Amino acid sequence: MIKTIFIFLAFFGFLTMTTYVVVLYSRDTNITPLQVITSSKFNLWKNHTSKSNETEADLPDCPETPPALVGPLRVEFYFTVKLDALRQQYQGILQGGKYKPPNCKSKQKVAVIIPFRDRHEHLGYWLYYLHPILMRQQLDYGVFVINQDGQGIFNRAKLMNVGVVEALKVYDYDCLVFSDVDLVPLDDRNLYKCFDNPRHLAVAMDKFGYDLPYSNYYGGVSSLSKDQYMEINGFSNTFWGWGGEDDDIYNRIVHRGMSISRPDMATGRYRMIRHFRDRHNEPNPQNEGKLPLSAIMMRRDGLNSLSYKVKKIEQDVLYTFITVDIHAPFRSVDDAINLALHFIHQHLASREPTPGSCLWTSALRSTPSSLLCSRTSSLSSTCLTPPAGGSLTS
Ligand SMILES: [Mn+2]
Repeated sequence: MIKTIFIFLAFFGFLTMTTYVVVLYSRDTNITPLQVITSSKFNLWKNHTSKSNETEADLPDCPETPPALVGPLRVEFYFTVKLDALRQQYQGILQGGKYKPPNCKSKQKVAVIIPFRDRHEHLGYWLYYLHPILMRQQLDYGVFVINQDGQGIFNRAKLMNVGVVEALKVYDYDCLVFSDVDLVPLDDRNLYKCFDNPRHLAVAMDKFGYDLPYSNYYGGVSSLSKDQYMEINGFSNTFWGWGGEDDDIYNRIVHRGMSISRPDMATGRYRMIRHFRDRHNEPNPQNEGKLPLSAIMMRRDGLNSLSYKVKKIEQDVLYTFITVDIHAPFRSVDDAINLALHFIHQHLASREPTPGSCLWTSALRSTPSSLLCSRTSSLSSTCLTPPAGGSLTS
């Protein structure tokens, strides 16, 4: 018995020591954004604001390999990011989430485009980790968060098209990087810029065991030069809901005779912030069936068929936040009716109760003609027995 306890204790001690050594080692090799920002070793924005426009042309070209890169990064999501603290700490960024290296001229102007809805917590992590990385990569970049307005079905690819058009309105970007809001690279040598061929950056995500889920995978984070993007007529606007739009982009690229450029599997490692599936972004079984038609559809579905309405543009120091109505359909008639009812309720709530006004959600849903309210009643509305499962709303 005593021997068993001794073995157990020895084993436990060994485990503790090992963990300690591993943690120590990883702390030495990995670096966090705040370590970078507070370290004077990296001159990320010194004299940046004092530089005038004339001197910018005199700056030397930035080197092929940015000197401040550190390699593998420590990335964790257990804390809460406070945007106000970031705004204080990340001082080199200009209004709208824009940055230029202070001491050299970037070869590319990069618009980083993030399709978005209801993921503010993830956006905090993204900004916390990515701004210092992009600065170390010496990019002339701007961050554009494209926020889908309303509760219709999500459309990642269409939001990315909107991001391109809106970004090009404000600056002469020649490179487009598209990133999901929940993906953070684990190595800053994975450059967020454009290459001779469209680039797939998120090749080794933790959720796929640091591997590609399939060889033609083009999801997560990718980059296309403006010319490459134009060459494929942008992305499809018709992939509503989850799935397929990244495969369609892949098909478009290959159909135009381009290939996919990728970092090696060690450099291209990513961590994804764990999350539940979003509402109104359910897998759409119709999307996969459209993939054989990519080559035909790309002629008339894309940048040349894009229509949307900008609702609001917010210039934060960490990003440009563009809220946009992309004319999203609803998942079902139910969703549409619920939303309509929601607005009716809001409208009614702001008024005196009207005699005789009453609505049943499920009565509307199934048979609108069976709106079972008696309009003749005087003060209180008299309603017939609601259908099974129906709830009275007023
Ligand atoms: Mn995700």
